[in-house]
Amino acid sequence: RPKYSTKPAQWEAAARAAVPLPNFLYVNGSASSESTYAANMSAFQRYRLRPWMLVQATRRDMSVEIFGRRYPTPLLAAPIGVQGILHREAEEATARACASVKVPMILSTAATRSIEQVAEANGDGDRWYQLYWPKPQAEEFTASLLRRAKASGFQVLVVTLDTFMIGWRPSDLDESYLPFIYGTGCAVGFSDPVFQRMYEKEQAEDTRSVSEKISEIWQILKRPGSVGGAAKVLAHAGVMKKAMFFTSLIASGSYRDWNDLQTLRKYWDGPIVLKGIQTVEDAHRAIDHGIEGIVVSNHGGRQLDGAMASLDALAEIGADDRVKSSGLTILFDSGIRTGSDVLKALALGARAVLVGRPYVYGLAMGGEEGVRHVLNCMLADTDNSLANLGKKSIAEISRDDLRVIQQPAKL
Ligand code: HOC
Repeated sequence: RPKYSTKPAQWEAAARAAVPLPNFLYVNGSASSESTYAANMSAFQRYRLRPWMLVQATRRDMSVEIFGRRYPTPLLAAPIGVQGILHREAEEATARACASVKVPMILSTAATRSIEQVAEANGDGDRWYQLYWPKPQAEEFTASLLRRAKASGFQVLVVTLDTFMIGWRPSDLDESYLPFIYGTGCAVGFSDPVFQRMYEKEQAEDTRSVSEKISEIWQILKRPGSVGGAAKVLAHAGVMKKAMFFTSLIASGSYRDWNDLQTLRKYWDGPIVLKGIQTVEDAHRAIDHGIEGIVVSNHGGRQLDGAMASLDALAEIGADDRVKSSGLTILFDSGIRTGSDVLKALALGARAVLVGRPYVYGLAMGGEEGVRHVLNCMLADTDNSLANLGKKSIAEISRDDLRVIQQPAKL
């Protein structure tokens, strides 16, 4: 019997069993009624592939070109924060696994390992950097993160646009609490020297007594459903406060607009990708602002509950004439679980896809080995599906390779 299953549902089950429940629920949970998460998953049933017969596809080319660089396959590891709550080797395990299977890793700003540690673990692997864009008052922090990412060999900047306000996530509210999760997970991640200085300054200017500060955290932990306990407050007061300060810099309301994008060019001279685009209109705005790429994504259903399925958004954006002729690179995430999911997204206009929850379930299940197992399964499934679709290469995939059906097929 193999050590790990090849079934995505089993990776999820194994992750649930491997880590404390609040940690699993933080990753697994979505916003509000979880209707967007459900829509993300079920949308894949409405688009069906059309296989072609008698095509000699014994050797297949899975490579794709993105921003002038050829990547061996159309899979990337999505930016997922606080991986330290899932495995003690955290993002370093992911970085090693990604390098070994040649899948580019997108490192999250909210990682539990420093930019430099991840770059070292990733070695000569391909790596991109994801930015939770700090508010304008913390410009120096943005500059420092991007400088470090550049110096550490990150090739592409992915700016997440949909988390300036964290979604209403009932399973977090019942079982954990974001600063708690970030506090326990991010101790190493808050290593940026500029962030440290800003935090120390804020602490020095905070004239409240220690008991007042603890009482404030205690009040927050007592919010409906959040896990609490005086012991936890005392044990985590330091990192919790740091986590809250971090959250206040990057996720305390919508404080950026389209014109601000040009400021990022001061610190980043490589390609910029906007993550969280869900409408044709915003894709046009990205083009108007000279942006190189977008990730069509609804954050795995974790932000705006009620948003349309990410695959439906991709279908609209990928079919738009202006987008098609603009040269804007379209990437996709939110719901990829299988090889045929990958091919459907590519047929609808994505150049490549980001895999999210599955690989961190792999991380929880077996560290570096677990991530490698999940990614290898997904790569093999994609290659197998390409053969069964009757294609010799990813480049041959087009919209003609699928049809939309309104209801899931009855078997
Ligand atoms: C400190 C706040 O991507 C998620 C994350 C949100 C990160 C916000 C960071 O939980 O989906």
